[in-house]
Amino acid sequence: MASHQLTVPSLGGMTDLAVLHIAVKLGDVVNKDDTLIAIGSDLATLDIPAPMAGTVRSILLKVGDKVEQGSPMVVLDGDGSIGPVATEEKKPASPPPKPDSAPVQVSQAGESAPAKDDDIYAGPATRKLAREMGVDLANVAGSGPKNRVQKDDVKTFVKNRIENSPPRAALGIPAVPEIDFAQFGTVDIQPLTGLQKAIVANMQRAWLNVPHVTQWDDADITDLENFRDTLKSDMDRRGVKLSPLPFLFKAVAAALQAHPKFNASLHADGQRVVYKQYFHIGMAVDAPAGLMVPVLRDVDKKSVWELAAETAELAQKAKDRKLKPAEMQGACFTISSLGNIGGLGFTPIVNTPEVGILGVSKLTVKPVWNGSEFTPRKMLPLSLSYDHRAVNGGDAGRFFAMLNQLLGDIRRLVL
Ligand code: CAO
Repeated sequence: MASHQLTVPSLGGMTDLAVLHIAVKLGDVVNKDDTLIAIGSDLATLDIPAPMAGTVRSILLKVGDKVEQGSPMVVLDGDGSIGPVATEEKKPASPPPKPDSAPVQVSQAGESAPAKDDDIYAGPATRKLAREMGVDLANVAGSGPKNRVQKDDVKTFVKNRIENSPPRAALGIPAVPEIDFAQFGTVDIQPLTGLQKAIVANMQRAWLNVPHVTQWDDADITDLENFRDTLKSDMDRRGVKLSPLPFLFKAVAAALQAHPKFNASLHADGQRVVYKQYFHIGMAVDAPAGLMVPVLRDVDKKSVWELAAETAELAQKAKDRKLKPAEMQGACFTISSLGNIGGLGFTPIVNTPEVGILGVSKLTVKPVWNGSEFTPRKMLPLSLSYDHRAVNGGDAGRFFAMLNQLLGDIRRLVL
């Protein structure tokens, strides 16, 4: 029987987390996958399960404590087995991890063995150095055995970042002066929520880091809209509403497949480009609490009906604040549709490290010259913003042309 100190696992980049609930007390006997604590922010909550069976010997945090990856959590007495406590039979196989829970790091209490965190190998001293320097180890290439990240790797990473950063003078952004607005009239000052602070940080990071270019075009979706009209009874039968959005997802996935530069990210080391072989697309949702971007996975493999059901489900979850962290991660590209609200067009901000985002505005009927006369066509205003470090105007023009061709004649999606 040994004591195992459990620490908070990888949190997928989530920050500003606090303990919301402690699900165990001293002396409790827990089985593998029983929830130990719940942590969260204004964005989401996360249950942290026990990675093994055991008896709770000590609890190392309390409700309200700020936590991060590696924070000590609980000490469990046990033999490290994954089967139920006080049972001789072992489970034939461990159950799959719960989607809203995270795997836990374990080390023998008092021992400083290197921890394995997803694919990242690094010892405690390296992790401490990375934390102190604000480095996410997921971005650091390890030079040790089995790609273990060493202290020198962290230092080299920081050195490269400094050398490849713009000169300080270029970052001299003048501060906005503080103004006492009360001198002009009555004001009501409200604190920003955690979600609002996260949006502020994300927008500022994207705006300051990404040289944005936005291109505009109208897609002629007259035929798509006529086709959608023929599907009304199918929508009723299936109980699924089919707006133009799922067709846009399908067409964007096809355009991303044909134009890999748009399905890429610049590596954080500034030396490489990461081309993704999957097609996950984020969807901006105007939730009451603020802008949230759930992600539809493997859009290329799903039918328009499946995408319609999924967009509705994710939008509802966003509005109810029920999205899990994993549901907001991993997008290659984002679609931001204001079509149901209105407006002629807008310049969406790239959700970096993605390199492109499509803005969708309100469909209008416009007279279009067909060579001999003007005909009324249903035109969908689109704006494509991209990171000009990763994509040039020609790439964007070709991407846009293909997208419009697909939306103009969706039969091309099956070719
Ligand atoms: N032009 C005209 N009408 C449109 C349209 C468009 N481009 N897109 C959708 N519509 C219509 C739909 O067909 C639907 O009509 P009916 O009610 O007559 O069937 C209606 O508008 C409402 O659509 P919806 O909002 O329910 O569905 P959606 O699939 O178009 O959009 C979602 C879903 C979640 C994207 C949307 O609700 C939303 O939140 N949009 C805001 C996104 C946002 O805030 N982006 C941030 C921009 S700034 O960074």
